[in-house]
Amino acid sequence: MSVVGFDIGNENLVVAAAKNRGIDVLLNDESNRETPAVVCFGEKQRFLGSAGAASATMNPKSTITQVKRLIGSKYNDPVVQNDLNLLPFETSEAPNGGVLIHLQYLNDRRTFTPVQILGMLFAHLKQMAEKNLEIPVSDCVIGIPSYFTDLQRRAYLDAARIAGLKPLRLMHDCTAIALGYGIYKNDIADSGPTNVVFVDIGHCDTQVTVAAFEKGHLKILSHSFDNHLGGRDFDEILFKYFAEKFKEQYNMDVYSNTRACVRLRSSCEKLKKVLSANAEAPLNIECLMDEKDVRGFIKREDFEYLCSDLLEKVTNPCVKAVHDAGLSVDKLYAIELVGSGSRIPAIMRKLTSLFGKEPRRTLNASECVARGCALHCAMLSPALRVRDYQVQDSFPFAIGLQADEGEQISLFNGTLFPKGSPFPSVKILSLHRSNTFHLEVIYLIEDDLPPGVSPRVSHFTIGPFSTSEKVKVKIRFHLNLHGIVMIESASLIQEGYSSNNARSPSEQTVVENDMSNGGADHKFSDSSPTTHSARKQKITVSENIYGGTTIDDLRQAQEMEKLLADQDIKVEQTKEKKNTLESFVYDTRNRLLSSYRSFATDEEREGISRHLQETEDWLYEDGDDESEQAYIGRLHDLRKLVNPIESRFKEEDARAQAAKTLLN
Ligand code: ATP
Ligand code: K
Ligand code: MG
Repeated sequence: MSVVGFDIGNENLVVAAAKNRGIDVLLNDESNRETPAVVCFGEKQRFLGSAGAASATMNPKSTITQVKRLIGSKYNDPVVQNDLNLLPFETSEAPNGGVLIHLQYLNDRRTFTPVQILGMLFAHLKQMAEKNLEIPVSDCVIGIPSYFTDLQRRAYLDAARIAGLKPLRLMHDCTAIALGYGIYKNDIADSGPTNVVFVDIGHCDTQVTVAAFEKGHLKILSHSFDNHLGGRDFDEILFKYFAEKFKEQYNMDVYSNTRACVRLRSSCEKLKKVLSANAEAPLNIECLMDEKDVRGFIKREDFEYLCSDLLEKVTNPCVKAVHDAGLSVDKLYAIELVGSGSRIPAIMRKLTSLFGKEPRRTLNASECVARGCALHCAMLSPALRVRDYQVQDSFPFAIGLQADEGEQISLFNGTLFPKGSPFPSVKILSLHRSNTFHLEVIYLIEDDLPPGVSPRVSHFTIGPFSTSEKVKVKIRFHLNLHGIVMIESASLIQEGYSSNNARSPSEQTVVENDMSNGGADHKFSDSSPTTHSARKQKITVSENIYGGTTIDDLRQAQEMEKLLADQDIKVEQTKEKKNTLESFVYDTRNRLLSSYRSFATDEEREGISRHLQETEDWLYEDGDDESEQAYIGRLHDLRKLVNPIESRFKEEDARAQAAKTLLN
C-alpha cells in the first residue's frame, strides 16, 4: 500500500508519495513534477492536466481552470463575480447558491459543479499516482488553504470521494509545509521554541503561518491570509498595461475577444516569469486579433512600479500573522518563503525590509505542500512507520453556536470553539429541553473570514423527541481532523430518579471539555454528574449544510464521473485500434516489398496492395473518425488476405532456423 499527499493549487497540482526511503514527488506523463490544474472538454473526450493545458487556447470556453476558487463559493458574491469575469467559460447560479459551469460536450449542453470538475482533477492525479507506483492508491492527505470554510472543506472531501479516494485528512497548506520543515530539522534549540514564519504565495492567494518548533513537535501559533493576492494579480497588471498599449498602438480592443484575452493573459504570465530573471522582457504574439501581430516590451523596474500596491499588500497578512501569534519580529528565528508566486524578486525585497532579515528558501517552493501532506498521510497510516512527531494545528476562525430562536447559549457567549483552537477537538454541551430543537453553527468573527463569506455554517435538528418535562440533552460536538464541525452524538439523560438533582430544569449549561490532540479518549466532567439511576438514550441528529451537497448529488456525481471516464477510455481505445490498423497498412506494404516478396504471387501482391491503398484512403477520409468496431473489422479483413502469405513466410523462416541449428 502507498499513501499520497496532494497539493491542489489554482494553477498547479503536485502529488507526493511516501515510499520506504522517504517522500517522492511523482512525475506525470510528460515527466513533469507539476501538473496544470486544467480540465478541457474536447470534441469526444476530456483532456486533463497537461493535455488540458495544451488545448486551452484552442477551446477557451470548454477549458476549466482555477476551479479551486469556485469550490464552495456563492455565485452572487461580488468577489466571485470578479473572478468569473476573468474566466472564459459560462457560469450561472446553482439552486443552492453555488456556481454552475456550462459547456458544450458530446453534442449536448452540459452542466457541472466545481466539485465535479475538482473530482476530475483528483481522478487524474489518482491515475497518475497509480501508474507511477504500480499499485492502487486511495488513502491520501490533501492540502487546503487555512481560510477554507466548513462548506469548502466538505466540498473537497466530496470531490476526492467522487474520484474514489479516501482522504484521511485535509491539512492546512502551511501546516503541511511546517511539518516537512520541522521533522527534518535537527538544530532545534533545547531552550524555548524556535519560531518560524512561512509565507506561501501561490497563483491566487497568499497564506502566512507562524509555527513554533520544539524537539519532536510543532505548534501552529497563527494562520493569516489574503485570498486575493497571488501571481495572477501580477499577471493582471501586465495584462491591463498591454491591453491599454495595444489599444493605442494597434487600435484593438482585446477585451472584446475571449480567445485574445486568454492568449494575452498567458503571454503576460510568461513575461512575468522572464522578468524574474531579466531586467527587461519582450512580448510578441502572432495574430492576436484581427489578424494582427502585436509587439510590446517592459522593463522590470517599470513592472515593479506598476505593482507597488500589490507588493505593499503582501505585508498585511505577514504583520497580522506575527501579531496573532503574540510575537514581535525580533522573536522570529526565520522567514521561509514558498509558492511559485513568490519568485518575483521585488517580493523578497519587500519582505526583507518588513522583517529586518532576508527570507530563506530552505524548502522546495513548489513541492513542499504535497511533500508535507504525504508525510502526514504516512503518519496517519497504520501500515507505515514514521518518526514520532507531534503536529498541533490551530483553527483560524471562532466557531459559535446559536439556538434556533436566536437565543444565545449562555456560557462563553455562545463560543463553541474559540479562534485558534487546537483541533481535532471535542466539546460537550448540555441543554434542558422537552422537545425537538435546532442549533445553528456560525463563524463568530466576520472580520476574520475571507471577504464575501457568509458566517452561517450549518444547522442541526436534534430530534424528534418529546418528554413530559424538560430533561437534560447532552450533545457532543467535534471539530474534526478536517476542520469541519460535526455533532457526533446527542443523547437524552433522564435523571428523574436522582435524589441529588436540585437544579432547575430550565437552566442551560455548557460543559466544556477540550481535547487538543485528538489522540486519547477524553474525560467527561459535568457540574451535575449523571447519577446511577440516570438513563441515556440516543437522539437522531440531522444536519443541513448551507450550500452543501446531498448524498444523492454525490452519488449522481460519482456515476457521471464513471460515465465520462468510460467515454475517455473508449475514445482512447478507438484511437489505439485506428493506430494499429494504420501501422498494419504501412508494415504490410513494406513487407510485400521485402520479406514477403518471394512468398506471394504477383496476383496476390496486387490484390493486397489494392486493399492496403483502399484502407489508407478510407483512413484519411470516411474512416478518419469511426467506431472501434469499424477499425477492428477492417484490420480483420486485411489480415485474412495477408495471413496465407505470412504463414508461408513463417514456415520457410522456421525451416531455415532449423537448418541453421542442425549445421551448428
Ligand atoms: P494557489 O496556491 O493560489 O492555489 P498554486 O499552488 O497553483 O496556486 P503556485 O504553483 O505556487 O500556485 O504558483 C503559481 C504562480 O507562480 C503563477 O502565478 C505563476 O505565474 C507564478 N510563477 C511561477 N514561476 C514564476 C517565476 N519564475 N517568477 C514569477 N512568478 C512565477
Ligand atoms: K501548487
Ligand atoms: Mg499553492
